[in-house]
Amino acid sequence: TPGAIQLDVHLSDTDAGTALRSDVTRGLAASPKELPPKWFYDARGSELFERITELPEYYPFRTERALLTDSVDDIARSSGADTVVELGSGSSTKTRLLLDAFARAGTLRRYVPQDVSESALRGAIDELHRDYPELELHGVVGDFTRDLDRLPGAEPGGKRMIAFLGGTIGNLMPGPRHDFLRHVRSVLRPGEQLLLGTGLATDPAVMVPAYDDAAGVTAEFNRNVLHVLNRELDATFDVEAFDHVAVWDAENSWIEMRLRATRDMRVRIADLDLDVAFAAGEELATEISAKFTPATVDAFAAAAGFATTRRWVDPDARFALTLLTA
Ligand code: AVJ
Repeated sequence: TPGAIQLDVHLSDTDAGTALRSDVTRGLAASPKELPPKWFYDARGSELFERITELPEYYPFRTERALLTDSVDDIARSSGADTVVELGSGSSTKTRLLLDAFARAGTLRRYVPQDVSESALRGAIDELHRDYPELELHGVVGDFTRDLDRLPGAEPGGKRMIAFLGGTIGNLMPGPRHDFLRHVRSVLRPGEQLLLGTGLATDPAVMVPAYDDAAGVTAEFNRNVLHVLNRELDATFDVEAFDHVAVWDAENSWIEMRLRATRDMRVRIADLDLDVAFAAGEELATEISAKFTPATVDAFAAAAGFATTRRWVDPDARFALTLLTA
């Protein structure tokens, strides 16, 4: 129905609380200790990420936006989808680039934004409804690694393109990345598509500063996960006693962010009835951001059952947009 609006909520606070507790219990018992990056993004973390996208060193955001600007009409014509699904739809400028191009291509009927933040999604849908009154909007609040089954199906005779931008696939380890792509493939019908944004491996002198900026915004973003644990789990992390670390792991082709304890510490996590010891210099792994080559993208996509249809790369070969077909 043109202009209709729907919002499905598949994520409750209790789900999130259960997931946080199990991630923290598992991650702090592991050796080396680790925490998944999804817990960076409370309100403050999301605001810090916004500031990261404006940093001179953080090239991935700008590079993808410029690449999308240049290639989006080509993408829309190559795709022909009538439904654009956007996973983690935070970035509104990229959304509008996509919607305008698919509208120009004459195929667009429906936009399905998915995000973990209900408030962000409500705000985005209100604005989009004002600016695209004819467009059907169907928001899905949920976790993209879990709630893909709940995405609305294809319209009769139509096809969907799922956009997963920002290079966020690089935040998944190879095992979870494969499982995620298999899952995406399993909810698509043959001929439906995935538009995937991926960072490409480039000079470490370019990549490392992007994750270790001079102004220290990424350091604050990294440490924010400890604030989240203090607040949500009644923990006692001395946040300022952890240093931000970003290293390029050439063997795995990923940037790894860690938090390094600057002294011996004992941390109480009251909600888990857990006491955790950190030795001076001990590192807690908080995020990987994998960087690929066109060939490695094709390989992991093929392993999940996708064929590469088209690819667009920026002039400095730092970022790729790949249109994959199920
Ligand atoms: C969420 C994938 C866009 O890995 O580049 C930015 C997250 N972490 N700085 C990335 C992030 C540190 C970012 N993405």
